[in-house]
Amino acid sequence: MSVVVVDGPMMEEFVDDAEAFGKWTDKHFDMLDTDGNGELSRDELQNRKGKFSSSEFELQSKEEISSLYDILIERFDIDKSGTIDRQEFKALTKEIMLAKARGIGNSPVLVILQGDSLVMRVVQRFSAKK
Ligand SMILES: [Ca+2]
Ligand SMILES: [Ca+2]
Repeated sequence: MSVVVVDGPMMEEFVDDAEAFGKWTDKHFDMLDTDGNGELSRDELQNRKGKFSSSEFELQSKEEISSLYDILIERFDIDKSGTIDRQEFKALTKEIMLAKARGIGNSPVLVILQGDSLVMRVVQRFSAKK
């Protein structure tokens, strides 16, 4: 675990990098797709081991989380299959990251990193450039 500083534009640049972002979402999609059928069911999404990032979901009750997933699936299940496929997952992750980036804006924030989060990738990418 480590503490790093990120800002909105850093996150936006990462999401805009189709290759880096695609790699990350592919890897996490495979991790979440525990039965390997190429689609994420509601259960697979909700029981995910890796989180999109930090701790905002942990602050919410189970009921809130449950309805959050209802909304997420309804909104991003483009073909109405009841599950999230790879492309839908990418769109979903992108939307969440951009929302976070907008929330952070131009003032850098401290983030506590745990495991292989997307924010971690953002930071590694930028420290590699220096
Ligand atoms: Ca599956
Ligand atoms: Ca679908």
